[in-house]
Amino acid sequence: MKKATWPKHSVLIIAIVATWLTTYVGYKTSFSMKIDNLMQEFILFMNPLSFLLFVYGVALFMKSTKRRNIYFMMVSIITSIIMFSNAVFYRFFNDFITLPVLFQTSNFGDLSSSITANLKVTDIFFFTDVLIIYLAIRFIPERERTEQPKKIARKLYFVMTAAVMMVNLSLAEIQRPQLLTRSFDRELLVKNIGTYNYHIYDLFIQSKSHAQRALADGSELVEVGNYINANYAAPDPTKYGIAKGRNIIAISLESLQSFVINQEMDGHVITPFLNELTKDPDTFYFTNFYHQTGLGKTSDSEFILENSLFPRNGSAVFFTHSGNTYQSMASKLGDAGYFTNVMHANNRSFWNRDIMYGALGIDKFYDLESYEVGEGQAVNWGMKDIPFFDQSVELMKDMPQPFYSRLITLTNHHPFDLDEEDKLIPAYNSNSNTLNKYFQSVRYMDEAIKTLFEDLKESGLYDNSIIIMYGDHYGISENHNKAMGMYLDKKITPYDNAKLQRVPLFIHIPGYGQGETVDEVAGQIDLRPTILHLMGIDTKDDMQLGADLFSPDHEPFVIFRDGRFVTDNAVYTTDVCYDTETGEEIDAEVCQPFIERSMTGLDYSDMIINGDLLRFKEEQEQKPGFNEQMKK
Ligand code: GP9
Ligand code: MN
Repeated sequence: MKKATWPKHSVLIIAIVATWLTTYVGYKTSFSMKIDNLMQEFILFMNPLSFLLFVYGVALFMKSTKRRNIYFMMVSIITSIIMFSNAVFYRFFNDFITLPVLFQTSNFGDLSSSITANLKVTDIFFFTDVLIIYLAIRFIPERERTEQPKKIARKLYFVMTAAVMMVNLSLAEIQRPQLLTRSFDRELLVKNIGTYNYHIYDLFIQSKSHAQRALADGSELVEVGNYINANYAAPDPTKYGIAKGRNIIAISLESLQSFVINQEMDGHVITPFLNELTKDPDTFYFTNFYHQTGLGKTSDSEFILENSLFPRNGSAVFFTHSGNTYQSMASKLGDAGYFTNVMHANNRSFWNRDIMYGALGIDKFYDLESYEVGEGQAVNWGMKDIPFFDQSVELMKDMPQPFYSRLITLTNHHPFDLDEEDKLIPAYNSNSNTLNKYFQSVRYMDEAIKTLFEDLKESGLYDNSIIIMYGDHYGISENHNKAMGMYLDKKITPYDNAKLQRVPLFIHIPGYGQGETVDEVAGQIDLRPTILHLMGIDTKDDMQLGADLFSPDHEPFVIFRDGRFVTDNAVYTTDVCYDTETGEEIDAEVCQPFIERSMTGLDYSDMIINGDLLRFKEEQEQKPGFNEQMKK
């Protein structure tokens, strides 16, 4: 038999091509990245190449074949693991992994039910390149691949690698200007520079943020402070202090979106209790209220509520900046004599809450240990909402008053599993099991909230409380657009996806009698000033980026963490400006001034957090005479 002759460095070439193609096929099968044109497809295709040329090329410096082989295998295994982990992570978070989240392994134990639900047998595919490279090493005769390359050839190889990188970056820059400087969307990064380069970039960004804290000296505070003062919205005198002295019960409604409120699913009312509440004279119900969370999900919503700042891009601020100084709503209420606490029947370390709550000045965390989870009282992620509310109200009875309790619900969480007896309406019928179960799970949440109100009334706490309820973030991601389109009976566009980020907000003040439905465009960042003003607590000197929802000066403008925004006229998403009401594409001019402003808002928020600027404010305030000066 004639022996096949193999070119020099066959294994190197095979390794590059195998990992390259595995990566590309992985992109196409495991991630739903929106590709608009042929050029974007081409960039996606070529983006793993520069990194792979470089990393595999390092083998050209190795003298022994054995060492080279081990190196090839290692690189292919590591790149496969990177792609595989991103794919699993993506199914859950609809996002790519970022380092700070990865290092918090404590979270992953609790995520395990969702993660295993997200594993697929076909994921083995991510290791195809490993197998191919192994076979190449085994079957290609050794002597034909032992030679060391000439120095000049090696140089040429790396010049070519750099050239590929430059071409990639220039094409990316043409497609998406300022990609690397702004980087508010990880998907765009991966689409343009590839997963591997993205992870290197992420590493760079994370180290930069650590350096930023070290470099900040407080002078930035003046600039940010001026911006915040200029945006301050004075309270409406008719609402200021209307809930003064009451207990505050703030409830985070897990994954609850507005599209289910006052709606039916196959003839079944989804949220009967909440629907009634929207018409209740003691309730303000907000129809155009948006979540502004990022990767930190529930914890981001907590962060926004407490600080009226944006969470961080690409990581959960609860993890990355739990050492910062904050001027939280809890600490402010604590100063006003409130007993401040969070109630959540989950492990205390989840989302790093145990650490972060200290930084937020929360007096007590009623975590899982404070609850008794009886037989049949847990489902999905943990304790069911109904027993959770029952026991929480029992605990509230013993709290010193006034108290500020933040309750975090859990049952209505992906994958939205329920016990049979808690399924009060049938499932929906679409291609998305997630959406199908969502309606049932939301129906259960509605029942739980009804129970809470009953419990509060029975306990005697109700009349002297103000109850604030808000959806923490979306529950149905863009991966379910098709099923959503079926339910809403329309094709889901990026415009719809933006508007689907609306979450319900209820402000319920027993005995108030002058509640109404409010259509003002607003976001979670507005909660802190709104609540504090209702309690009669001034926020004029606070470093907050939101504005009181009831203020005549409140602007209908909400910025999403990823740079999208909504005003009363326009919805800006995927570089396109849409009419808020009709969803028709409109002149980009309408969005233009707001693009700059949304960037500024996000940048200032990042500056405060990354530089830990509030520590300087605290220092100033503690200087003798400073407060007196401020009061003048
Ligand atoms: C976990 C709960 C859910 O304690 O807050 O977190 P999420 O996954 O929605 O961010
Ligand atoms: Mn949540």
